[in-house]
Amino acid sequence: MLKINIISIFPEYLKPLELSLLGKAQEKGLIEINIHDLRKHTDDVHHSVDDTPYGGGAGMVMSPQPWGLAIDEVSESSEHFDLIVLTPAGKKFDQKMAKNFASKNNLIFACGRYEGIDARVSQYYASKSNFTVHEVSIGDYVLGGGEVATMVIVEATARLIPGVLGNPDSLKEESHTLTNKDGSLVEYPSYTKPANWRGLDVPAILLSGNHGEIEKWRIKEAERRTQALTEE
Ligand code: JE8
Repeated sequence: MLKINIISIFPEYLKPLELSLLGKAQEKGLIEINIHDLRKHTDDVHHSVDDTPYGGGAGMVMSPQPWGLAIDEVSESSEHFDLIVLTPAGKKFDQKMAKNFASKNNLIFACGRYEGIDARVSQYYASKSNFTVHEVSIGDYVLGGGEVATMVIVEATARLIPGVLGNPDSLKEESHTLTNKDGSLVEYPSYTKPANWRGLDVPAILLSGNHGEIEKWRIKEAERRTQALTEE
């Protein structure tokens, strides 16, 4: 079973992960998601989680001490842990990374805010033999913190676990439709009833019942769309 621990100063932000698709996967015992409030690991009266940056500059940096206490608490067992630190400076998240995370037993997501987390937190856990640290970004735009990025990664990862997805055939299907020479074709266009809508027909081939020709058409359309995204 995949166990996911998420640490944030805005734990309520992560609530949707406990609902719907992922809530049912948890009920079925396929995954377990636990959300933790970083401020539980502060000792001062103000529950401070940040301080001014060494070397100067704007904003505040998240202090390493609460992060160390929070991560230690969720990693007390003798198992191996993959610590995922969200940062705009991280490696770009993609489907290959989602597949790798879906094969793990223990994921810990560190959701920073402000100017991010003191760099020694990643450094410290990377030096432990029972940890692998992944610094990850979901894309080239600036978010306010790691929470939304974590939701994206958890959803993309959890749906790859057998039984989490509603329709088990759709995983098989995407594994061959998403595979070309470089392994990244976008999806083909989908249609449903009615066959004519506001004067627009569904492509006739899809009504033909010729599954060989339909498959060829879908691949051609996926390639055309992929090519269109590469141009300009
Ligand atoms: C974050 C983020 C991902 C993505 C992730 C974590 C923690 C240094 N900068 C921090 C300054 C501007 C504000 C930034 C806020 N922040 C952003 C991300 C991300 N994963 N693809 N974009 N942004 C943190 C603090």
